[in-house]
Amino acid sequence: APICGFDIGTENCYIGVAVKGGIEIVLNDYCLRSTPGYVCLLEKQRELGVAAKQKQNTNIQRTFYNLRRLIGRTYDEIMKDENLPFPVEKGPNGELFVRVFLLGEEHLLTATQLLAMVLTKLKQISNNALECVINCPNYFTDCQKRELINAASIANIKTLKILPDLSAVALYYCFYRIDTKEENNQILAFVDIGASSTQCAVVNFDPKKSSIQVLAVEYDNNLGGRNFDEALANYFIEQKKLNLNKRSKIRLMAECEKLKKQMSANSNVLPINVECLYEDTDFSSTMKRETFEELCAEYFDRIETVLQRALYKSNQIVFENSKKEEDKVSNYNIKVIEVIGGSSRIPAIKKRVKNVFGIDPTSTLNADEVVALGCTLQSAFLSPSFKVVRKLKVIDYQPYQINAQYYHENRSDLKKYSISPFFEKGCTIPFTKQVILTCHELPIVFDFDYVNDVGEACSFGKFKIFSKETLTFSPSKMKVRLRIDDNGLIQVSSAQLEIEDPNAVEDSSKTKEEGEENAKKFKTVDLEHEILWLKGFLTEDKLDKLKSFESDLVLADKNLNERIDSKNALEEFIYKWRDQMEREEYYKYINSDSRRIFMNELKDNEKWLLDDEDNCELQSKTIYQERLNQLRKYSDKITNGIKEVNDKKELYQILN
Ligand code: ATP
Ligand code: K
Ligand code: MG
Repeated sequence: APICGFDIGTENCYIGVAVKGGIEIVLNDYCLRSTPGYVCLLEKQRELGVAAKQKQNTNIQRTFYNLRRLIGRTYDEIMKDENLPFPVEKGPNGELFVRVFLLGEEHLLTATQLLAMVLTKLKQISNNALECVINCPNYFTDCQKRELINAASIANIKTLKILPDLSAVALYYCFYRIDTKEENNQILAFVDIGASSTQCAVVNFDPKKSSIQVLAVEYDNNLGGRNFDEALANYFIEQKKLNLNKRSKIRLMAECEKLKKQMSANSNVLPINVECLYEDTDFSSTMKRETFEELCAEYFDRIETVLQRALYKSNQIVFENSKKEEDKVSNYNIKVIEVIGGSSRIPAIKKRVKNVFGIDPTSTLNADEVVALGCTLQSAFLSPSFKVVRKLKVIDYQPYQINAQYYHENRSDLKKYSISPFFEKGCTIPFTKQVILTCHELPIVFDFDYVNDVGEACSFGKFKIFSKETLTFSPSKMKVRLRIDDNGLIQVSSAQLEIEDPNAVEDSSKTKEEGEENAKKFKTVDLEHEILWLKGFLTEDKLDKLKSFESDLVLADKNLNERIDSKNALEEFIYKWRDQMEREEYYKYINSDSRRIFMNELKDNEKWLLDDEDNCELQSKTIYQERLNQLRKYSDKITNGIKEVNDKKELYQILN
């Protein structure tokens, strides 16, 4: 199986593959490097990727996209910052659903299931990758990451690792852009401005340890290219007093996006035209870069704020002991600021980056593809079958503060304890922490919450620590080890209880000589733990059901494609031979009776195909194949006849 890395963006997805000479981007079924993360679900047909996006305009209600922004978030959270053109519903647990008709039935699908469909497509394009490294935004929460892994599992892809966007970029940059002879530590900054988010990371590359430590990560998770498109669209709507429906707004936005891209390279006044934008009326106007920059000035300010925060945070670490505020806001250390993401091409944004860091940003990497390339490099590092001279390691950054609370499940008389923070914002990934507490009775429950961007505590998980056998003990020491794993997900690694061991006292002769207190021997008992509730966690059972539903859909897609292909084959055959049977040169290979019958059969089949089309139903593939085989009986005679004549000719030429 290929060694792959996936970049799933809000808009665009890329697939990287490790080959002998290095890392490449895989072309999709349309020979394009990027695949839109779109899914179009029509009653009898599912389209994915490019084909789905092409269908959007005529199927707005049934074309789903923007999916990575929808996973692991509640309906209410999503409604706060998304403006979705397709209908969505709120489920009983506050989750988001779309209602669709598939495989002859109505279904409610989660965003995770829809994203799994995109991953099915990526898997197909990747030539059946069974496992891969997948990116996520640096700001993804525990739950969002779990849902991403779920989506991959549903598509039957094992996630080797979740790698945050900028960690992927840093990995790729340090591997390919920094001289292997370099021995000194370097502090580097990476900035990603995509379709819907802005992120900045400052890292410390230590060539001696081959490690890249992420020092700071800052972001605005709702600020990117789509805001600029919308600013342009709103400007034109205002200017021309347009009253647009959803479909027209999407078309206008698409044209604004094109215009925006042109403006990145061209500072002249540029035209924009959309035919029949509304009620058969054409729309046209013009725009120049300066006006665009004014329209987006506030957004660009917000980008600067993100970058300033990242610089400040990393300086806090680098100048740990400095009391001077000046040291925190100036850039003394960072010599490289590499910008990536589609929107990093906007000249005004590059200027803003320079404003903050004081030096010109570079773009030596492929701004669109590097996240996928970095994920693929990580995949190669993890693969035993791929030899890499120098493996680099990213020590990642936990983007949220995580708090814990624990309590005795059956003892409301005992107080709840809280540890806040339990994992600090900015602690490394992975990270393990041990707590020692006094346990009066089992089970003990741990609750976790993370502190979101506006400072609210959001519960996301509950673990129970218990013992399978009944233990009797007086209040005892309990050790619990909790871990942020390689993917940044919380786990209970182990829990142990130290209880008195009555046997130990009697068996040992030595202990009697020591004091009464010391005579007590303790034994350590390993405890069990289970998830009581964890956002984004799916049981095996549930996951299996979702997997099998997705594989049914894959089968249905395959089946439909085979039917379409066999129908097309029949159609092509008919047109080709109907045409050839009119040409005299073929007469000599078939007698006139057979020719008449063949022509009639062709005509009948053509009529049958047309009637079939009116039915809007496809037949099974064998029906088309049988018809084709029947027709081939005639055409084979002719092709054999032609072959015989040609063979003779050849023989004649050789003999002469
Ligand atoms: P995100 O990282 O936010 O989830 P993404 O990874 O899908 O999204 P990218 O592919 O990095 O996003 O960038 C897409 C955005 O970049 C789109 O908004 C697109 O219009 C914009 N973009 C692409 N090329 C240019 C250009 N030349 N000038 C301005 N903007 C551009
Ligand atoms: K992308
Ligand atoms: Mg991106």
